[in-house]
Amino acid sequence: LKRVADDVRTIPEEKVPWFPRKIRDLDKCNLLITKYDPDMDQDHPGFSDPEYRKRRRFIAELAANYKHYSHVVSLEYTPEEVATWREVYRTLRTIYPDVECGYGEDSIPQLRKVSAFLKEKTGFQLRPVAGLLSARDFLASLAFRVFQCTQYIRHASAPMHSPEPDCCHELLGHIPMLADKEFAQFSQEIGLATLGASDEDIERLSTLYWFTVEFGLCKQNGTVKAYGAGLLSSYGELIYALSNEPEYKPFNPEETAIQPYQDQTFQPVYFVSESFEDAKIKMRRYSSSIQRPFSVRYDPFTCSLEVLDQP
Ligand code: HBI
Ligand code: FE
Repeated sequence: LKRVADDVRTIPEEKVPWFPRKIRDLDKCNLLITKYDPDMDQDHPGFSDPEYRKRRRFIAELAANYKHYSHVVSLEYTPEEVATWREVYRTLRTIYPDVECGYGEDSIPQLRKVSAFLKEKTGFQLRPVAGLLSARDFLASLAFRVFQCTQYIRHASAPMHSPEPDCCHELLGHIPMLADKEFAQFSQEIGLATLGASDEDIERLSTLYWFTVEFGLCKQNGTVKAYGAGLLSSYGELIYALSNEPEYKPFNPEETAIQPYQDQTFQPVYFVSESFEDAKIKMRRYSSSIQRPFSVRYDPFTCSLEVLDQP
């Protein structure tokens, strides 16, 4: 018996956290975590730079006003911002070849253009976000093949490190991976598993996201390669992660989901998948073990969810 979302009477409303059902519901997935932003975090490299903080507030305002189906405003990046991008881009190019996303060192790629590029590759699209989001809101958007993408750049005084996601991290770390069909599907499936999940399950799924999408390693033709965005956008940690110094464990969702993680220094442990296909199969098995009183199916024609009552 199939019934659409609003007709499901058996979902005990008070027990299932709200979740988006249509792509434009993502306008409501906007809970920001401000602990690492330049106005709140005294250790932020831009904390004592009023110009930087003003610029960030301007860009945050654009993201806050963005609605699905509205035009993504392009930013006119300053020469200082472009110089920061150039330095990050050049440094990373010394350790891995150019990503095939049409970037260049002389300008910061615009979110609008990159979103159009991705849409053609895998159906993923970008929407601007002002900073770090709650794990629940961030992961929910992946269910709709939407990636919430920051548009600002890190402070010029610390080109090799950013306490928050910034456009260097998104463009060099996430976008090339989201342009891969297998990976795009993997990302969407994590997102689908988080919808309406308990806080405990969100915590476990966000830990899995952390050790795969952000810091994952994967074997390819017998060699261990990095695919995590946090690695691809960090010169120091990428070298460290492949140095044989840290601990390596085989990717196994049950174990990976409960591994404590670090967002302030390099990871003490990395999880290695046998192949991307293998990671996807394991993740799928894990997701289906999560108890929810309903199941969800994404309809790509309407960009919305069918929510099915569990038999
Ligand atoms: N928010 N904007 C943004 N970008 C991220 O990469 C991000 C986030 N919120 C949470 C998060 N990543 C992860 O740490 C997981 O908790 C999902
Ligand atoms: Fe990230």
